[in-house]
Amino acid sequence: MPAQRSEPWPMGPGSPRARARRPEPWWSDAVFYQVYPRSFADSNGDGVGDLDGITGRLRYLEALGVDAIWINPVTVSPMADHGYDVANPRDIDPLFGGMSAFDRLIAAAHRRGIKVTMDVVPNHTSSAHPWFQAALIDGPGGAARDRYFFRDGRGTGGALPPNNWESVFGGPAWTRVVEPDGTLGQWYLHLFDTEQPDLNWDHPEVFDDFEKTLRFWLERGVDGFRIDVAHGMAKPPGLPDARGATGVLRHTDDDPRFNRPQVHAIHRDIRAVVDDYPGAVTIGEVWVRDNARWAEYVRPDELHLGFNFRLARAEFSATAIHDAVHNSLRAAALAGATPTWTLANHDVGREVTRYGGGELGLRRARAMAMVMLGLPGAVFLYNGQELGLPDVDLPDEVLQDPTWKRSGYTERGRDRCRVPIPWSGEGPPFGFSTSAETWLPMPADWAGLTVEKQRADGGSTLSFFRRALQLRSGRAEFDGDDIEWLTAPRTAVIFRRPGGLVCALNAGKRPLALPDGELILASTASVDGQLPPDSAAWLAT
Ligand code: TEU
Repeated sequence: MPAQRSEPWPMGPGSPRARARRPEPWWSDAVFYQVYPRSFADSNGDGVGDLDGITGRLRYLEALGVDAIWINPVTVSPMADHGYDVANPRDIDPLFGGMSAFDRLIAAAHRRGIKVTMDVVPNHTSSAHPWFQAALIDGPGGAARDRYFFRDGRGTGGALPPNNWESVFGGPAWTRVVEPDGTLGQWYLHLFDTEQPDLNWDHPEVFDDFEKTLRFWLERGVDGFRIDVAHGMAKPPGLPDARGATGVLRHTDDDPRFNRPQVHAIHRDIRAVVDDYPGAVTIGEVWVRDNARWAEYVRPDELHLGFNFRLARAEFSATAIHDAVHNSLRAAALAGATPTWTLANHDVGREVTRYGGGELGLRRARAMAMVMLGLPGAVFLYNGQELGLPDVDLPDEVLQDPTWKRSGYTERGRDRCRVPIPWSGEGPPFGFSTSAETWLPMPADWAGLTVEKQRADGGSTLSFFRRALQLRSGRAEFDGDDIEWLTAPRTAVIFRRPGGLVCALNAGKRPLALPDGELILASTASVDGQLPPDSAAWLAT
């Protein structure tokens, strides 16, 4: 910690690290804060957030009490999918400030005791990646095509895609190329956008290059990686047709595009590399529903952590929340792994809106934050969650997510949850940028949600999150890696941690009698022995 640190908020009792026994390793109970770099803070006035913007706001994150940040992709990219189309995995895009800005961020974050994890994208590259450009030039049968999935089409003249797979963003998962001789030729596979060709992980150079990338960033000081589409990479031999149609931005466990058994060998190879760097963590994006199949990804020699989207998919009902928590814990326990919790991210949207929006959505979001932060394991907050930001209804003409176009303008995509963060002032760009032309427009009615306003208000969502994080890291009641379900009415969820914390959620319509214990935090102001609907409470016992 730097000596000159000046706290924007007063530090209360139970400051970070005061807890009796912090479990090892560091990530096993960490609060990760997901920074969507385009939208966090813009340091150079181009309307797009950048790495120096993050560095400039580290004091805010430290005061909030997060242990680590996860930054969405910042490597060199044409930005067809905002960085998930990587053209050079071992350099930082100038849009985000280049390599020197990345080094500054790591050094500054570490000085404040904040770990830095970055996104890596092994399933695909950008179509601008030199490998893909070489594959285009090489022509059919050329060795350079073997790093991707180039296939002849079906039907007369090969005019139809090689199989019936759809892109996650809509439309076919195949695009036909113009061959070097000018004729229409082979097709290549892209589970996401046309600009994101899938890599062939059976090609030895693909892993070798990925290993280089992992070591490159670990040597530069990163503390770990969020692994994009960790349930992807391996493709079934022969690329068989999928049974039935697949929906936009979702898939099932038996979808041939994902979750193939061969993917686990890849994860074991990745783990062997990361194990050379003690303390480094891998967090896989694992969109797999079945407990046993999900658990395979977090076996001791695979990923350290797997994202768990059950809470993000659960409706606001006691049964759904209980089941999501129960299955999450069960799945992690199957592999002896640490559970993880996520309510929102840059894909699934913001929970305030999911829970009904407005006052109601915010009440429920605060209540669910306490459920999540009351559970054992690692937690992922999405930037702006601590401000209670909702999704934004954006006009058609500003939408940028490739899903909008690829779905034939039927799915509006994910821009709604990627709007820049409001820091200060009374109108857009709310201190996010010096430019009024932010990459997505900011709603004028966010004036009451700025960090500046919320910091000054003890009852704000920001103050609430800060207090919750402080208690979570400071109090021994949060010890222990298990929970016990306590008897509760049908519309409530109550659990107890071995350290003594009791967390109660009232998802019903009537007030709930509070369980015994000393009330240490409530998501709603008016708690007097009775927990109001759409609220949660923490009690020390
Ligand atoms: O998402 C992968 C992915 O599978 C999701 O699109 C998922 O299907 C969907 O969100 C379910 O609602 C990752 C990144 O998180 C996403 O932002 C990228 O666009 C995608 O990979 C491609 O790299």
